[in-house]
Amino acid sequence: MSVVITGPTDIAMVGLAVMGQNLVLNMADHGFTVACFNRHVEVVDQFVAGPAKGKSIIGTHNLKDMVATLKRPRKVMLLIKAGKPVDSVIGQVLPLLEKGDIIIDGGNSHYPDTTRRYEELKAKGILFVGSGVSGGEEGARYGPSLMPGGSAEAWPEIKPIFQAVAAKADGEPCCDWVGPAGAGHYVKMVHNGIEYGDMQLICESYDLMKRLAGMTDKEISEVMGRWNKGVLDSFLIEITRDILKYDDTDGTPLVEKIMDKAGQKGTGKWTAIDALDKGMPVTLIGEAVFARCLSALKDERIRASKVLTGPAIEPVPKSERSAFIDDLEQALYASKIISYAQGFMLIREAANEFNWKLNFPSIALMWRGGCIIRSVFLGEITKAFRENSDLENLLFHPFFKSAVVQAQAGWRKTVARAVTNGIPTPAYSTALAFYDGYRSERLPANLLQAQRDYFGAHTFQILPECADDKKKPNSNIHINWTGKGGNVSATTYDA
Ligand code: NBP
Repeated sequence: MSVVITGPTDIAMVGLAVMGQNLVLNMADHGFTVACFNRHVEVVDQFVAGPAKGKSIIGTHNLKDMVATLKRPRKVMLLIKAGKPVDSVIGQVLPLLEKGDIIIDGGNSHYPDTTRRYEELKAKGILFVGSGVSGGEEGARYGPSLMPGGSAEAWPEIKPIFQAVAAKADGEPCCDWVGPAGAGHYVKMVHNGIEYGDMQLICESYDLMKRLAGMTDKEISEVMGRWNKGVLDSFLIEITRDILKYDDTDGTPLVEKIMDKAGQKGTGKWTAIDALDKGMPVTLIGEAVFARCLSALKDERIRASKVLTGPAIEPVPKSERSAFIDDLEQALYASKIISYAQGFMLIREAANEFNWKLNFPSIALMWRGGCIIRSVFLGEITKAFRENSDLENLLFHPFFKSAVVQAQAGWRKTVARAVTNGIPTPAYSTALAFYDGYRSERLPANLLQAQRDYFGAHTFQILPECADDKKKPNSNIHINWTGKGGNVSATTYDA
Protein backbone atom coordinates (compact mmCIF):
# COMPACT_ATOMS: atom_id res chain seq x y z
CA MET A 1 0.00 0.00 0.00
CA SER A 2 1.42 3.38 -0.89
CA VAL A 3 1.21 5.95 1.81
CA VAL A 4 0.58 9.54 0.75
CA ILE A 5 2.42 11.99 2.96
CA THR A 6 0.77 15.30 3.64
CA GLY A 7 1.25 17.65 6.49
CA PRO A 8 1.80 19.52 8.58
CA THR A 9 1.13 17.31 11.57
CA ASP A 10 0.97 18.34 15.23
CA ILE A 11 2.70 15.30 16.71
CA ALA A 12 4.15 11.96 15.65
CA MET A 13 3.72 8.59 17.32
CA VAL A 14 6.23 5.76 17.10
CA GLY A 15 4.71 2.44 18.20
CA LEU A 16 1.27 1.30 17.15
CA ALA A 17 0.56 -1.48 19.64
CA VAL A 18 -2.47 -1.19 21.92
CA MET A 19 -1.40 2.03 23.68
CA GLY A 20 -0.03 3.85 20.63
CA GLN A 21 -3.04 3.18 18.40
CA ASN A 22 -5.54 4.24 21.03
CA LEU A 23 -3.70 7.41 22.01
CA VAL A 24 -3.35 8.42 18.35
CA LEU A 25 -7.12 7.96 17.86
CA ASN A 26 -7.75 9.99 21.00
CA MET A 27 -5.49 12.80 19.71
CA ALA A 28 -7.29 12.80 16.34
CA ASP A 29 -10.67 12.95 18.10
CA HIS A 30 -9.46 16.12 19.81
CA GLY A 31 -8.63 17.80 16.49
CA PHE A 32 -4.90 17.11 16.27
CA THR A 33 -3.20 15.79 13.16
CA VAL A 34 -0.98 12.84 13.94
CA ALA A 35 1.74 11.11 11.93
CA CYS A 36 2.55 7.57 12.94
CA PHE A 37 5.09 4.84 12.39
CA ASN A 38 5.64 1.30 13.63
CA ARG A 39 8.71 -0.91 13.26
CA HIS A 40 6.72 -3.60 11.47
CA VAL A 41 5.14 -1.33 8.88
CA GLU A 42 2.26 -3.65 8.01
CA VAL A 43 0.82 -2.53 11.36
CA VAL A 44 0.83 1.06 10.05
CA ASP A 45 -1.05 0.02 6.92
CA GLN A 46 -3.62 -1.98 8.87
CA PHE A 47 -4.15 0.90 11.27
CA VAL A 48 -4.52 3.52 8.55
CA ALA A 49 -6.91 1.36 6.56
CA GLY A 50 -8.79 0.30 9.70
CA PRO A 51 -9.51 2.29 12.87
CA ALA A 52 -7.66 5.41 11.64
CA LYS A 53 -9.53 5.61 8.34
CA GLY A 54 -11.10 9.01 7.70
CA LYS A 55 -9.34 10.57 10.69
CA SER A 56 -6.55 13.18 10.77
CA ILE A 57 -3.94 10.43 10.98
CA ILE A 58 -1.10 9.92 8.52
CA GLY A 59 0.73 6.60 8.34
CA THR A 60 4.36 6.51 7.27
CA HIS A 61 6.75 3.69 6.42
CA ASN A 62 9.90 5.23 7.86
CA LEU A 63 10.94 7.73 10.49
CA LYS A 64 12.28 10.22 7.91
CA ASP A 65 8.88 10.52 6.19
CA MET A 66 7.21 10.74 9.57
CA VAL A 67 9.43 13.58 10.83
CA ALA A 68 9.06 15.41 7.49
CA THR A 69 5.33 15.91 8.16
CA LEU A 70 5.83 17.61 11.54
CA LYS A 71 5.35 21.27 12.49
CA ARG A 72 8.24 22.86 14.37
CA PRO A 73 9.22 22.32 17.10
CA ARG A 74 8.70 18.69 16.15
CA LYS A 75 7.12 16.46 18.73
CA VAL A 76 7.88 12.76 18.46
CA MET A 77 6.20 10.48 21.01
CA LEU A 78 7.30 6.89 21.62
CA LEU A 79 4.86 4.29 22.92
CA ILE A 80 6.97 1.18 22.55
CA LYS A 81 8.34 -1.53 24.79
CA ALA A 82 10.41 0.03 27.58
CA GLY A 83 14.16 -0.58 27.81
CA LYS A 84 16.60 -0.95 24.91
CA PRO A 85 13.97 -0.28 22.17
CA VAL A 86 13.57 3.27 23.53
CA ASP A 87 17.31 3.99 23.24
CA SER A 88 17.35 2.39 19.81
CA VAL A 89 14.47 4.51 18.46
CA ILE A 90 15.86 7.69 20.03
CA GLY A 91 19.16 6.92 18.25
CA GLN A 92 17.31 6.52 14.93
CA VAL A 93 15.15 9.63 15.22
CA LEU A 94 17.85 11.94 16.59
CA PRO A 95 19.66 12.62 13.27
CA LEU A 96 16.30 13.71 11.80
CA LEU A 97 15.64 16.36 14.48
CA GLU A 98 17.09 19.78 15.21
CA LYS A 99 17.72 21.76 18.39
CA GLY A 100 14.53 22.60 20.28
CA ASP A 101 12.63 19.58 18.95
CA ILE A 102 10.90 17.33 21.47
CA ILE A 103 11.04 13.58 22.10
CA ILE A 104 8.43 12.13 24.49
CA ASP A 105 8.75 8.63 25.93
CA GLY A 106 5.29 7.54 27.08
CA GLY A 107 6.25 3.95 27.91
CA ASN A 108 6.82 2.39 31.29
CA SER A 109 10.49 3.38 31.46
CA HIS A 110 12.38 3.15 34.73
CA TYR A 111 13.04 6.68 35.96
CA PRO A 112 16.87 6.41 36.12
CA ASP A 113 16.81 5.63 32.37
CA THR A 114 14.62 8.69 31.82
CA THR A 115 16.99 10.89 33.80
CA ARG A 116 19.94 9.55 31.77
CA ARG A 117 18.12 10.15 28.44
CA TYR A 118 17.09 13.64 29.58
CA GLU A 119 20.73 14.54 30.33
CA GLU A 120 22.07 13.00 27.10
CA LEU A 121 19.48 14.74 24.93
CA LYS A 122 19.81 18.04 26.78
CA ALA A 123 23.50 18.04 25.81
CA LYS A 124 22.36 17.76 22.18
CA GLY A 125 19.76 20.55 22.47
CA ILE A 126 16.79 18.17 22.27
CA LEU A 127 13.97 18.55 24.79
CA PHE A 128 13.12 15.21 26.37
CA VAL A 129 9.92 14.34 28.22
CA GLY A 130 9.38 11.10 30.10
CA SER A 131 5.67 10.76 30.63
CA GLY A 132 3.81 8.26 32.73
CA VAL A 133 0.73 7.05 30.87
CA SER A 134 -1.86 5.12 32.84
CA GLY A 135 -5.29 3.73 32.18
CA GLY A 136 -4.53 0.90 29.77
CA GLU A 137 -6.26 0.55 26.43
CA GLU A 138 -9.48 2.32 27.40
CA GLY A 139 -7.63 5.13 29.14
CA ALA A 140 -5.43 5.74 26.10
CA ARG A 141 -8.52 5.83 23.86
CA TYR A 142 -10.85 7.97 25.95
CA GLY A 143 -8.71 9.76 28.53
CA PRO A 144 -5.59 8.53 30.26
CA SER A 145 -3.83 9.92 33.27
CA LEU A 146 -0.66 11.56 31.93
CA MET A 147 2.33 12.36 34.13
CA PRO A 148 4.91 14.29 32.05
CA GLY A 149 8.29 15.39 33.36
CA GLY A 150 11.69 16.32 31.94
CA SER A 151 12.58 19.46 29.94
CA ALA A 152 10.24 22.14 31.25
CA GLU A 153 10.60 24.14 27.98
CA ALA A 154 8.72 21.32 26.25
CA TRP A 155 5.64 21.70 28.47
CA PRO A 156 4.02 24.75 26.79
CA GLU A 157 4.45 22.98 23.44
CA ILE A 158 2.86 19.67 24.43
CA LYS A 159 0.42 20.95 27.06
CA PRO A 160 -2.50 21.68 24.65
CA ILE A 161 -2.33 18.15 23.24
CA PHE A 162 -1.72 16.35 26.54
CA GLN A 163 -4.38 18.18 28.53
CA ALA A 164 -6.93 17.80 25.73
CA VAL A 165 -6.56 14.01 25.51
CA ALA A 166 -6.17 13.36 29.24
CA ALA A 167 -9.01 12.18 31.49
CA LYS A 168 -10.94 14.91 33.29
CA ALA A 169 -11.84 14.83 36.97
CA ASP A 170 -14.35 17.43 38.15
CA GLY A 171 -13.64 19.25 34.89
CA GLU A 172 -9.86 19.41 35.40
CA PRO A 173 -7.41 17.49 33.19
CA CYS A 174 -5.62 14.59 34.90
CA CYS A 175 -2.36 15.83 33.46
CA ASP A 176 0.02 18.53 34.58
CA TRP A 177 3.75 19.12 34.59
CA VAL A 178 5.34 16.91 37.25
CA GLY A 179 8.92 18.14 37.40
CA PRO A 180 12.41 17.81 35.88
CA ALA A 181 14.43 14.87 34.56
CA GLY A 182 12.86 11.50 35.43
CA ALA A 183 10.16 12.98 37.72
CA GLY A 184 7.25 11.97 35.46
CA HIS A 185 8.31 8.35 35.33
CA TYR A 186 9.11 8.43 39.04
CA VAL A 187 5.57 9.47 39.87
CA LYS A 188 4.22 6.81 37.48
CA MET A 189 6.38 4.22 39.26
CA VAL A 190 4.94 5.18 42.65
CA HIS A 191 1.44 5.16 41.11
CA ASN A 192 2.02 1.55 40.03
CA GLY A 193 3.31 0.65 43.50
CA ILE A 194 0.19 2.15 45.07
CA GLU A 195 -1.87 0.17 42.58
CA TYR A 196 -0.21 -3.01 43.92
CA GLY A 197 -1.14 -1.97 47.47
CA ASP A 198 -4.76 -1.10 46.64
CA MET A 199 -5.23 -4.42 44.85
CA GLN A 200 -3.72 -6.42 47.72
CA LEU A 201 -5.97 -4.66 50.26
CA ILE A 202 -9.06 -5.50 48.23
CA CYS A 203 -7.91 -9.12 47.88
CA GLU A 204 -7.44 -9.38 51.64
CA SER A 205 -10.95 -8.01 52.18
CA TYR A 206 -12.37 -10.63 49.79
CA ASP A 207 -10.43 -13.40 51.57
CA LEU A 208 -11.71 -12.34 54.98
CA MET A 209 -15.32 -12.11 53.81
CA LYS A 210 -15.01 -15.50 52.17
CA ARG A 211 -13.08 -17.42 54.80
CA LEU A 212 -14.22 -15.74 58.00
CA ALA A 213 -17.78 -14.74 57.18
CA GLY A 214 -18.45 -17.59 54.73
CA MET A 215 -19.85 -15.17 52.16
CA THR A 216 -20.44 -16.10 48.52
CA ASP A 217 -18.81 -14.21 45.67
CA LYS A 218 -22.17 -12.61 44.84
CA GLU A 219 -22.56 -11.43 48.43
CA ILE A 220 -19.03 -10.01 48.40
CA SER A 221 -19.78 -8.35 45.06
CA GLU A 222 -22.78 -6.63 46.68
CA VAL A 223 -20.56 -5.34 49.48
CA MET A 224 -18.09 -3.99 46.89
CA GLY A 225 -21.04 -2.32 45.14
CA ARG A 226 -22.04 -0.61 48.41
CA TRP A 227 -18.46 0.40 49.20
CA ASN A 228 -18.23 1.90 45.75
CA LYS A 229 -20.89 4.43 46.72
CA GLY A 230 -18.99 5.68 49.76
CA VAL A 231 -15.47 6.79 50.69
CA LEU A 232 -13.94 3.79 48.88
CA ASP A 233 -15.52 4.74 45.52
CA SER A 234 -12.81 3.77 43.02
CA PHE A 235 -12.09 1.99 39.76
CA LEU A 236 -10.52 -1.03 41.51
CA ILE A 237 -13.50 -1.55 43.85
CA GLU A 238 -15.82 -1.17 40.87
CA ILE A 239 -14.05 -3.81 38.74
CA THR A 240 -13.83 -6.15 41.75
CA ARG A 241 -17.61 -5.86 42.15
CA ASP A 242 -18.01 -6.90 38.51
CA ILE A 243 -15.38 -9.67 38.58
CA LEU A 244 -17.02 -11.31 41.59
CA LYS A 245 -20.40 -11.53 39.92
CA TYR A 246 -19.03 -12.81 36.63
CA ASP A 247 -20.10 -16.44 36.10
CA ASP A 248 -18.40 -18.96 33.87
CA THR A 249 -20.46 -20.92 31.31
CA ASP A 250 -21.39 -23.45 34.01
CA GLY A 251 -23.00 -20.72 36.13
CA THR A 252 -20.32 -20.64 38.82
CA PRO A 253 -18.02 -17.67 39.54
CA LEU A 254 -15.09 -17.65 37.12
CA VAL A 255 -12.80 -16.05 39.69
CA GLU A 256 -12.86 -19.21 41.82
CA LYS A 257 -11.37 -21.20 38.93
CA ILE A 258 -8.40 -18.86 38.45
CA MET A 259 -4.98 -20.10 39.61
CA ASP A 260 -3.97 -18.19 42.75
CA LYS A 261 -0.47 -17.29 41.49
CA ALA A 262 0.00 -13.55 40.97
CA GLY A 263 2.11 -12.21 38.17
CA GLN A 264 3.98 -8.92 38.10
CA LYS A 265 5.79 -6.83 35.54
CA GLY A 266 8.13 -5.19 38.02
CA THR A 267 7.03 -1.60 38.55
CA GLY A 268 5.73 -2.38 42.07
CA LYS A 269 9.07 -4.00 42.78
CA TRP A 270 10.87 -0.89 41.50
CA THR A 271 8.91 1.20 44.02
CA ALA A 272 9.76 -1.15 46.89
CA ILE A 273 13.45 -1.26 45.91
CA ASP A 274 13.52 2.52 45.58
CA ALA A 275 11.90 2.88 49.01
CA LEU A 276 14.61 0.64 50.52
CA ASP A 277 17.32 2.63 48.71
CA LYS A 278 15.90 5.89 50.06
CA GLY A 279 15.33 4.51 53.57
CA MET A 280 11.60 5.26 53.39
CA PRO A 281 9.16 2.94 55.23
CA VAL A 282 6.85 2.26 52.28
CA THR A 283 5.78 -0.94 53.97
CA LEU A 284 2.40 -1.52 52.37
CA ILE A 285 3.69 -1.56 48.80
CA GLY A 286 6.58 -3.77 49.95
CA GLU A 287 4.17 -6.26 51.52
CA ALA A 288 1.97 -6.17 48.42
CA VAL A 289 4.96 -7.15 46.27
CA PHE A 290 5.95 -9.92 48.70
CA ALA A 291 2.35 -11.18 48.84
CA ARG A 292 2.54 -11.68 45.07
CA CYS A 293 5.88 -13.49 45.50
CA LEU A 294 4.38 -15.77 48.19
CA SER A 295 1.36 -16.52 46.01
CA ALA A 296 3.70 -17.58 43.21
CA LEU A 297 5.06 -20.41 45.42
CA LYS A 298 1.88 -22.39 44.79
CA ASP A 299 3.41 -25.89 44.77
CA GLU A 300 5.35 -25.24 47.95
CA ARG A 301 2.25 -23.77 49.59
CA ILE A 302 0.29 -26.88 48.73
CA ARG A 303 2.94 -29.00 50.47
CA ALA A 304 3.05 -26.62 53.46
CA SER A 305 -0.74 -26.66 53.77
CA LYS A 306 -0.55 -30.41 54.41
CA VAL A 307 1.92 -30.18 57.31
CA LEU A 308 1.67 -26.74 58.92
CA THR A 309 -1.34 -26.24 61.11
CA GLY A 310 -3.06 -23.05 62.24
CA PRO A 311 -5.98 -22.18 64.50
CA ALA A 312 -9.45 -23.50 63.73
CA ILE A 313 -11.44 -20.72 62.08
CA GLU A 314 -14.21 -19.30 64.22
CA PRO A 315 -16.74 -18.14 61.63
CA VAL A 316 -18.39 -14.75 62.02
CA PRO A 317 -22.02 -15.44 63.00
CA LYS A 318 -24.59 -14.14 60.54
CA SER A 319 -25.93 -11.80 63.23
CA GLU A 320 -22.49 -10.10 63.39
CA ARG A 321 -21.85 -10.00 59.67
CA SER A 322 -22.98 -6.45 59.18
CA ALA A 323 -20.69 -5.14 61.96
CA PHE A 324 -17.84 -7.27 60.60
CA ILE A 325 -18.26 -5.71 57.14
CA ASP A 326 -18.37 -2.21 58.64
CA ASP A 327 -15.10 -2.93 60.47
CA LEU A 328 -13.59 -4.22 57.25
CA GLU A 329 -14.58 -1.07 55.39
CA GLN A 330 -12.89 1.00 58.10
CA ALA A 331 -9.79 -1.20 57.89
CA LEU A 332 -9.61 -0.83 54.13
CA TYR A 333 -10.08 2.92 54.29
CA ALA A 334 -7.48 3.44 57.00
CA SER A 335 -4.95 1.13 55.32
CA LYS A 336 -5.44 2.98 52.05
CA ILE A 337 -4.75 6.30 53.75
CA ILE A 338 -1.52 4.82 55.14
CA SER A 339 -0.50 3.52 51.71
CA TYR A 340 -0.98 6.92 50.05
CA ALA A 341 0.74 8.68 52.95
CA GLN A 342 3.71 6.33 52.45
CA GLY A 343 3.68 6.87 48.67
CA PHE A 344 3.81 10.64 49.10
CA MET A 345 6.57 10.27 51.72
CA LEU A 346 8.61 8.48 49.07
CA ILE A 347 7.90 11.10 46.41
CA ARG A 348 8.87 13.86 48.85
CA GLU A 349 12.13 12.09 49.64
CA ALA A 350 12.91 11.70 45.93
CA ALA A 351 12.22 15.42 45.46
CA ASN A 352 14.72 16.18 48.25
CA GLU A 353 17.34 13.74 46.99
CA PHE A 354 17.17 14.80 43.34
CA ASN A 355 16.43 18.44 44.07
CA TRP A 356 13.17 18.27 42.10
CA LYS A 357 10.51 20.87 42.68
CA LEU A 358 7.34 18.79 42.46
CA ASN A 359 3.76 19.85 42.22
CA PHE A 360 2.06 17.73 44.92
CA PRO A 361 -1.58 18.83 44.40
CA SER A 362 -1.20 18.13 40.68
CA ILE A 363 0.23 14.67 41.31
CA ALA A 364 -2.87 13.72 43.29
CA LEU A 365 -5.09 15.30 40.64
CA MET A 366 -3.30 13.36 37.87
CA TRP A 367 -4.20 10.11 39.66
CA ARG A 368 -7.76 11.30 40.29
CA GLY A 369 -9.05 10.09 36.92
CA GLY A 370 -8.03 8.02 33.93
CA CYS A 371 -5.71 5.66 35.77
CA ILE A 372 -6.04 2.37 37.61
CA ILE A 373 -5.95 3.92 41.10
CA ARG A 374 -8.52 6.62 40.26
CA SER A 375 -10.84 7.26 43.15
CA VAL A 376 -12.93 9.85 44.93
CA PHE A 377 -10.42 9.61 47.78
CA LEU A 378 -7.73 11.21 45.57
CA GLY A 379 -9.94 14.29 45.40
CA GLU A 380 -9.45 14.68 49.17
CA ILE A 381 -5.68 14.29 48.76
CA THR A 382 -5.66 16.96 46.02
CA LYS A 383 -7.62 19.25 48.36
CA ALA A 384 -5.21 18.61 51.24
CA PHE A 385 -2.13 19.45 49.15
CA ARG A 386 -3.86 22.49 47.62
CA GLU A 387 -4.45 23.79 51.13
CA ASN A 388 -0.82 23.17 52.03
CA SER A 389 1.60 21.90 49.40
CA ASP A 390 4.34 21.66 52.07
CA LEU A 391 2.25 19.25 54.14
CA GLU A 392 4.81 17.06 55.91
CA ASN A 393 2.61 13.99 55.83
CA LEU A 394 -0.98 13.32 54.77
CA LEU A 395 -1.60 11.98 58.29
CA PHE A 396 -1.05 15.48 59.68
CA HIS A 397 -3.90 16.91 57.61
CA PRO A 398 -7.07 17.28 59.72
CA PHE A 399 -9.21 15.33 57.24
CA PHE A 400 -6.96 12.26 57.09
CA LYS A 401 -5.96 12.46 60.75
CA SER A 402 -9.56 12.27 61.87
CA ALA A 403 -10.43 9.65 59.22
CA VAL A 404 -7.71 7.31 60.51
CA VAL A 405 -8.52 7.97 64.14
CA GLN A 406 -12.21 7.23 63.52
CA ALA A 407 -11.44 4.12 61.50
CA GLN A 408 -8.95 2.60 63.87
CA ALA A 409 -11.34 0.65 66.09
CA GLY A 410 -12.69 -1.33 63.12
CA TRP A 411 -9.20 -1.60 61.65
CA ARG A 412 -7.77 -3.10 64.85
CA LYS A 413 -10.70 -5.51 65.22
CA THR A 414 -10.24 -6.67 61.65
CA VAL A 415 -6.50 -7.30 61.98
CA ALA A 416 -6.93 -8.99 65.39
CA ARG A 417 -9.63 -11.24 63.99
CA ALA A 418 -7.47 -12.17 61.00
CA VAL A 419 -4.48 -12.97 63.19
CA THR A 420 -6.55 -15.02 65.68
CA ASN A 421 -8.04 -17.05 62.87
CA GLY A 422 -4.81 -17.48 60.93
CA ILE A 423 -5.86 -15.62 57.80
CA PRO A 424 -3.01 -13.65 56.23
CA THR A 425 -3.56 -9.90 55.95
CA PRO A 426 -0.05 -8.62 55.24
CA ALA A 427 -1.20 -5.27 53.83
CA TYR A 428 -3.75 -4.52 56.56
CA SER A 429 -1.31 -5.61 59.27
CA THR A 430 1.69 -3.69 58.01
CA ALA A 431 -0.42 -0.55 57.59
CA LEU A 432 -1.50 -0.78 61.22
CA ALA A 433 2.05 -1.51 62.40
CA PHE A 434 3.24 1.55 60.48
CA TYR A 435 0.52 3.70 62.02
CA ASP A 436 1.44 2.57 65.52
CA GLY A 437 5.15 3.03 64.81
CA TYR A 438 4.66 6.45 63.24
CA ARG A 439 2.66 7.72 66.22
CA SER A 440 5.17 6.35 68.77
CA GLU A 441 7.37 9.01 70.27
CA ARG A 442 9.64 6.27 71.58
CA LEU A 443 10.51 3.11 69.65
CA PRO A 444 12.81 0.29 70.79
CA ALA A 445 15.56 1.50 68.47
CA ASN A 446 17.47 2.58 71.62
CA LEU A 447 18.07 -1.10 72.37
CA LEU A 448 18.89 -1.77 68.75
CA GLN A 449 21.54 0.95 68.79
CA ALA A 450 22.97 -0.56 71.97
CA GLN A 451 23.14 -3.98 70.28
CA ARG A 452 24.88 -2.51 67.25
CA ASP A 453 27.39 -0.75 69.45
CA TYR A 454 27.88 -3.91 71.55
CA PHE A 455 28.77 -6.21 68.67
CA GLY A 456 30.11 -3.81 66.07
CA ALA A 457 31.17 -0.62 67.85
CA HIS A 458 28.74 1.25 65.59
CA THR A 459 28.21 3.97 68.24
CA PHE A 460 25.01 5.62 69.45
CA GLN A 461 23.79 9.08 70.40
CA ILE A 462 22.39 10.03 73.77
CA LEU A 463 18.94 11.53 74.38
CA PRO A 464 19.42 15.30 74.93
CA GLU A 465 17.85 15.12 78.41
CA CYS A 466 20.31 12.37 79.43
CA ALA A 467 23.45 14.10 78.15
CA ASP A 468 26.31 14.91 80.54
CA ASP A 469 29.96 15.95 80.24
CA LYS A 470 31.02 12.52 78.97
CA LYS A 471 27.97 11.77 76.82
CA LYS A 472 27.45 14.95 74.84
CA PRO A 473 24.36 15.54 72.66
CA ASN A 474 24.81 14.73 68.95
CA SER A 475 28.18 13.05 69.54
CA ASN A 476 28.79 9.46 68.50
CA ILE A 477 29.45 7.43 71.62
CA HIS A 478 30.99 3.96 71.92
CA ILE A 479 30.90 1.99 75.18
CA ASN A 480 33.12 -0.93 76.05
CA TRP A 481 30.09 -3.03 77.09
CA THR A 482 31.99 -6.12 78.29
CA GLY A 483 35.22 -4.58 79.47
CA LYS A 484 37.00 -6.95 77.05
CA GLY A 485 36.73 -5.16 73.70
CA GLY A 486 38.64 -2.05 72.73
CA ASN A 487 37.51 1.56 72.78
CA VAL A 488 37.79 2.09 69.04
CA SER A 489 34.48 2.68 67.25
CA ALA A 490 33.64 1.55 63.72
CA THR A 491 33.69 4.21 61.02
CA THR A 492 31.86 2.26 58.33
CA TYR A 493 28.69 0.29 58.42
CA ASP A 494 29.52 -3.42 58.10
CA ALA A 495 26.79 -5.26 59.98
P1 NBP B 1 4.18 -3.16 24.05
O1 NBP B 1 4.81 -2.80 25.33
O2 NBP B 1 3.61 -4.49 23.85
O3 NBP B 1 5.27 -2.90 22.89
C1 NBP B 1 4.97 -3.15 21.56
C2 NBP B 1 5.43 -2.00 20.68
O4 NBP B 1 6.85 -1.81 20.82
C3 NBP B 1 5.19 -2.31 19.21
O5 NBP B 1 4.84 -1.11 18.53
C4 NBP B 1 6.55 -2.82 18.78
O6 NBP B 1 6.77 -2.74 17.40
C5 NBP B 1 7.43 -1.88 19.52
N1 NBP B 1 8.83 -2.30 19.59
C6 NBP B 1 9.41 -3.35 20.20
BR1 NBP B 1 8.52 -4.67 21.10
N2 NBP B 1 10.72 -3.41 20.05
C7 NBP B 1 11.02 -2.35 19.27
C8 NBP B 1 12.21 -1.86 18.75
N3 NBP B 1 13.38 -2.44 19.01
N4 NBP B 1 12.16 -0.76 17.98
C9 NBP B 1 10.98 -0.16 17.72
N5 NBP B 1 9.81 -0.57 18.19
C10 NBP B 1 9.82 -1.66 18.97
O7 NBP B 1 3.08 -2.05 23.64
P2 NBP B 1 1.93 -1.42 24.52
O8 NBP B 1 1.24 -2.42 25.36
O9 NBP B 1 1.14 -0.58 23.58
O10 NBP B 1 2.71 -0.43 25.51
C11 NBP B 1 3.53 0.63 25.04
C12 NBP B 1 4.26 1.24 26.23
O11 NBP B 1 3.29 1.76 27.14
C13 NBP B 1 5.07 0.21 27.02
O12 NBP B 1 6.22 0.83 27.55
C14 NBP B 1 4.15 -0.20 28.14
O13 NBP B 1 4.85 -0.67 29.27
C15 NBP B 1 3.44 1.12 28.42
N6 NBP B 1 2.10 0.98 29.00
C16 NBP B 1 1.28 -0.02 28.62
C17 NBP B 1 0.00 -0.14 29.19
C18 NBP B 1 -0.93 -1.23 28.77
O14 NBP B 1 -2.02 -1.34 29.37
N7 NBP B 1 -0.60 -2.02 27.75
C19 NBP B 1 -0.41 0.81 30.13
C20 NBP B 1 0.45 1.86 30.47
C21 NBP B 1 1.71 1.93 29.90
P3 NBP B 1 6.46 -4.02 16.46
O15 NBP B 1 4.98 -3.99 16.21
O16 NBP B 1 7.23 -3.73 15.25
O17 NBP B 1 6.90 -5.25 17.19
